[in-house]
Amino acid sequence: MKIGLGLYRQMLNDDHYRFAQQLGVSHIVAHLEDYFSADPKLVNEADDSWGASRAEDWTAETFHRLKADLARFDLELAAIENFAVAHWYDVLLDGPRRDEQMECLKGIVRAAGQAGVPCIGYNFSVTGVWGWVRGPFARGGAMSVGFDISQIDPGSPIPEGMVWNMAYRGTLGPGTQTPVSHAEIWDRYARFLQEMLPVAEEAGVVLAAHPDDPPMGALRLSAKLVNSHDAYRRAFAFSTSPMHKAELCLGCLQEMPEGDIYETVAEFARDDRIGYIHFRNVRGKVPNYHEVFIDEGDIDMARMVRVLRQSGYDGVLIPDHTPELACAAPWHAGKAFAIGYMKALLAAG
Ligand SMILES: [Mn+2]
Repeated sequence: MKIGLGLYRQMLNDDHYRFAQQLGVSHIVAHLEDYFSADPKLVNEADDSWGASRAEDWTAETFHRLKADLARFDLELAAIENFAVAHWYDVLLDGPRRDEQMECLKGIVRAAGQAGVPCIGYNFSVTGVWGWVRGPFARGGAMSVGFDISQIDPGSPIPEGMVWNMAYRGTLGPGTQTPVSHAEIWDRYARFLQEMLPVAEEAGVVLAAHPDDPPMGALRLSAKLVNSHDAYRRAFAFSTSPMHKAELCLGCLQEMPEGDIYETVAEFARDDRIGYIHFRNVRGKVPNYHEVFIDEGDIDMARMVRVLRQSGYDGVLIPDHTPELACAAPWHAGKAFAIGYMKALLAAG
């Protein structure tokens, strides 16, 4: 197994590549969407937005340049994480620009293939990570995020013009989004896979599905897709394509109400359904959980490493989100702690 670091768009620079190199990671997972263009906030408050999504061209040149920049620090690109909302909001909403946006996504996958990007992670969700609350939930009051149904209004409608907490055409409203049923979201996903997987196969790019975060049945009147271990199995059942895999988030998997996480991960690894792994820990389950440090949650991470190894998984693990350590560099310290712990787990066998 290999250890990687996920970097947000603003972090795709030499300072962060050097940080990753010094930690001893071999891989980077890069976000190209700018989630925080308006104001950096990890949790939504009321109906506010993370900012406006930009429909940039992600070309083979974009990916080549990124890979070349990483190579100067002996880093490899493991995956691009997420499409930009502006690329595919009508794919998620089944709106008038759906077909045009599907062509855009196919173009991105082809460009990734040309540049040798092995994997694109995505999250087929209308609400994204909406509903998180921020607080001192980790050890020693370290700032983290969590989900507490009593602190939000889970049925508040999504403002028109918003997907994934982002404004996709500049402004929001005045109305609200049409509710999305369970059957509708699965139908949209099936059509997405049917069209995308042949392109992914030709390009040699794995499409890796992140589970819903938080894995509720529905939020904001929009049904969630991969919100249980069986929902992942249902998603895999659409296709035996070797390009159809999971961006397996251990945190989300553990937050789901049913299922044995060790058995499920072993099964997905044996079936070669894991693109890469978000290796993070959590305490509790929906509708009430907290993200915590890697060594204080409900998942036995040492056991998880043994399960992965015994099941033949040889891919990349990244820390995903981590609690922030109270110091001058909260993000960096949080990530460094997680990566050091992960390196020791792998070394211990
Ligand atoms: Mn995740």
